[in-house]
Amino acid sequence: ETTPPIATREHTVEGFVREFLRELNFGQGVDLTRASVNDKYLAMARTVRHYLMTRWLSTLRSQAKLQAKSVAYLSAEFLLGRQLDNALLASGLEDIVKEGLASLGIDLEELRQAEIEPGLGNGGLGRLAACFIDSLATMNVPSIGYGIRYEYGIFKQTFVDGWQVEKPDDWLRLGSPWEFPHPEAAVKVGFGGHVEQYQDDDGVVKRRWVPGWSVLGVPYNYMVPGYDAGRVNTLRLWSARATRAFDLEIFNSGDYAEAVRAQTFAENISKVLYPEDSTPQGKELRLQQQYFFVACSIKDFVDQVLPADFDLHKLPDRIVFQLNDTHPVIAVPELMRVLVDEKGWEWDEAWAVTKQCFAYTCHTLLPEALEVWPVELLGRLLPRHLEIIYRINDEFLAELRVAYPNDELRVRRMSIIAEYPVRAVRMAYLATVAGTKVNGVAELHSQLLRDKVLDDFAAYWPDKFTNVTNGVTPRRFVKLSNPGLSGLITEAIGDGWVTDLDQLKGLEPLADDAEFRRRFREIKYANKQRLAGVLAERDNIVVNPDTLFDVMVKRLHEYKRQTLKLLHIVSLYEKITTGELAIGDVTPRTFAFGAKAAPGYVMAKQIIGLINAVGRTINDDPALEGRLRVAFPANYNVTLAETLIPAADLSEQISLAGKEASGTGNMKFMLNGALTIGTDDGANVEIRQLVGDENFFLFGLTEPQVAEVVERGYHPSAYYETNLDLRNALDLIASGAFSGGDRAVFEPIVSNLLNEDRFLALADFQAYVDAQARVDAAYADTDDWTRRAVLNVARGGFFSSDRSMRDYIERIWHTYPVAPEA
Ligand code: DL6
Repeated sequence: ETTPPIATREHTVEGFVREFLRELNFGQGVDLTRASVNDKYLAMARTVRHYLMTRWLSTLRSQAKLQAKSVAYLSAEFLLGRQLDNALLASGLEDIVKEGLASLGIDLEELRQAEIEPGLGNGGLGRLAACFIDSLATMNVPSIGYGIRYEYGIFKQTFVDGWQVEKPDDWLRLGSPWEFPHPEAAVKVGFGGHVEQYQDDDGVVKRRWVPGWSVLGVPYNYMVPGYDAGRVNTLRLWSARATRAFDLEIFNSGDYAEAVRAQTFAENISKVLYPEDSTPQGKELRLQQQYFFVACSIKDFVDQVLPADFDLHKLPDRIVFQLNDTHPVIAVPELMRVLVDEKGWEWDEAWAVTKQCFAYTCHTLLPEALEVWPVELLGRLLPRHLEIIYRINDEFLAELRVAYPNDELRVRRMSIIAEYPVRAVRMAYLATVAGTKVNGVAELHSQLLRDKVLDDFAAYWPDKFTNVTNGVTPRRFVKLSNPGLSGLITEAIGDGWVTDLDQLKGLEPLADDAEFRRRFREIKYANKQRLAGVLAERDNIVVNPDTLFDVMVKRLHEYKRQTLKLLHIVSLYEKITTGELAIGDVTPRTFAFGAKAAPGYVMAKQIIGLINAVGRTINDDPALEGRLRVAFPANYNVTLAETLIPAADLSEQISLAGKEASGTGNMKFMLNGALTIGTDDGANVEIRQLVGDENFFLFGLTEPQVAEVVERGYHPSAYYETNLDLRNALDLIASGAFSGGDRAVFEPIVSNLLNEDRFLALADFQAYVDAQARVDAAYADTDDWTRRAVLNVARGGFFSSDRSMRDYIERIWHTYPVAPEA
């Protein structure tokens, strides 16, 4: 039997130019003289895509042939960032493309800027998913990402008078050259309706779901190219469409308007990404989204990816569904429904297989972030799934009653169904019961999961719980975003680090090499200049590269404590204006913020207003002689991160201990040579262990101390009363100094800090200010600061997402790499 060949492309400048012009002329339908930047960008992107196609097709072919075990990464979010650079890197085409375009008088950089990033995620959780699929492809591991193709991604943040105003993220408006729609492979997903009883052919009474309405899920495939490797994996995002039956019936009844409404109703499901990070709102549409994408994905895998004659009893040998937080957990009852109702299996048989197919990652410690769905809502939208969840729970509780015969309280505590304040399904519990493994995302986080959040479950199943510390892809966050540093590293230790980040250890001796440090410093300075250029052009913000770049970029959330940093800035300002601190003694600093607030999170939006107000006052005050500046570019996203992070000197990771599950920004900063000021929280703990106490500015209460303070009864006003600097800073905000004399504007923030301060910012204020003083002292010795920065890079190799993937593969998934055929 001969295998038909797969087309290849010629890796030469001439070959590229030919392909590019063909795309421009025949694909875009324009000639070069009339082509817009977008035409050229789309044609180039499609051309680059073609170069990856051979590898993609051979990956798919070898997968079909070898039938190796795959990972299906189920995630409601994939925060991909721009695709072009990554595709150029993976295809090794950058030089050819640059030269080819230049020969036509086109600047690659201009086309790069034309790409609108797909912002299909809120923050860390979605970006982690994107890093993981990059690593899996690079490591040649068969895998598929499943998610939602939101028509509108995370909102575009603008500032109006310093206040956040959200604009829709219409990222598809100019076309998306990276996706491959497959309407012919659409799958149907039901909702609502009722469950009916019937007798099968053997007279056995069974139950089945009769949905009230349904939608189509249309898959859009994206390439996930591995770096310098053979494999190009697939990310499959689902888009909702009205079913034809739905349309036709109503059209035929002559009600055109109703037909269009129905269509809009169906398509709403994948319309917009919910912009809440860490605090889900429990909205019906969100549950629809969750069920929609997992039902599509399971159907896709079972009916389309697996061969038609596949024996589903062997499913755990072929797939592991990784649940990225609780968002996809409804996949558990869905697989049960497919096996029991559609395939006619016995319950026990189905459960035995189902519970081998899932593993669950928890990404939070905040109680309000643990999703629960009221049974009223779940039962209305997915009545059969609710029945299945009840039965899973009944059997689980029966098992517990045997294990704990005299401990009914414990049994109730562990019930998947919460009874209060309303009857609701605890999705994290369902995931824990069904999963082969449950992992947290940093050592401390996993420990707290075991000890606090899921303690009863950890006592019952100690072996189920494990830790996988997060990681980030060095391809995007060092190689692409920091070409200067990448070049220097490669010159020093070769280029193996890009796929084996532990090799960065080889840089360690160079921390003591004065010439290396000089070049390292030069690169940091050039990165600051690059950032200054971007901020000037993008946001009309002026920053001075000769200052310490002190950066805090992450979602705006009280637990992350942007207010603590603000209190430090305000306190400095207050001391300068009152003459307590001479301006000449102040370390020149640029305080950079990047943060979006969930649109409904009132306090977070207030804090954004305050950051901008403080920034305006400081930036306009001539008394500061430009030594302090606040830069808060709007709409922080992956693209901006790629310029901001390489320019940072100081990374702010100052969440209240025990609240940040891991953080991944902290890792990106470390790998780009920033020093961290941080609490003992999330992955900071591991960063500090690796880089050493002397190269990390630790401050603040530890998690057990926080627990103790809270237990004793926390009174933030006591700190206000006894700490003069803190009082002065808070009083200055309260006085209206940053709001044109209007004391009411920021009163809610001040009053919240004084009376509640749920995340103990006031308790940690003095320790933070003291740590910042240590930063100033350390920064004054420029050369020694550089030495420490080099050590941060050299000791950061552990935080590669390749290492995270290895941990998942070895301890959770039990899969293995498979190189595609040449
Ligand atoms: O694991 C990725 C990322 C962590 O680094 C952050 O610390 C954590 O806050 C974030 N979690 C969420 C919570 N969503 N839910 N649930 O975004 O995950």
